[in-house]
Amino acid sequence: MEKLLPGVLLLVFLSEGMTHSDLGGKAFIFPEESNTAYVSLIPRLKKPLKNFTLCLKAFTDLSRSYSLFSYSTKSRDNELLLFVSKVGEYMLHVGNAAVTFKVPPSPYAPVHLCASWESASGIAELWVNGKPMGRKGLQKGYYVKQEASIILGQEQDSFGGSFDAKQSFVGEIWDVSLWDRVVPLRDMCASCYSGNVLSWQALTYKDKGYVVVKPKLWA
Ligand SMILES: [Ca+2]
Repeated sequence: MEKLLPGVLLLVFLSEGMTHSDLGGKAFIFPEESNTAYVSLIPRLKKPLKNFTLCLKAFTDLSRSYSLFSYSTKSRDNELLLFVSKVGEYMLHVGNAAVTFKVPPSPYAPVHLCASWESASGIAELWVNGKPMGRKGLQKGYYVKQEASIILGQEQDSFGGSFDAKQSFVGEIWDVSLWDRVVPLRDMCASCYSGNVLSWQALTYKDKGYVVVKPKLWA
């Protein structure tokens, strides 16, 4: 009985419908296009992000635009957004500004994506499957605000809502992690997903609509 207590206490502190789980080896499946299915992630964030590193893995066969990671605040819907505008074009938004990275298209294959950004220089990097896609600059001196609504599966045009089915994600997402610092991406390993803001191994989340958790198909 005593062994159960920490888990029981944690559940008491989680609000209704939230799950706190080690998702190691598992993936979220978004099985169909909708403007209703999503997963809301609860970050461990005490102050604005001066720097960040975001990594995730995804598989989709979509050829239209879609959102991979949508972090909104009350003042900016695209506070931190990783968005695919078309096959081979990834957009990273910080504080409603955006840069585009051109990536050799590899449709129908899973991707391991990592993006980092630092306030001091404004430099953003995108790495795809362990390879750099160049560096761009945006929002030098900015801080990413902390009161966030973080959503997988949909692109927010307002805080926690205003979804468009035609920007929804259809496919699978796994190993999502977020750090509050620039992690050297050359050293990022495929199994590094214990971010200190979001960790796939200790994820607090809430799912809505048609979302399924299953063992992952790819590493
Ligand atoms: Ca938006």
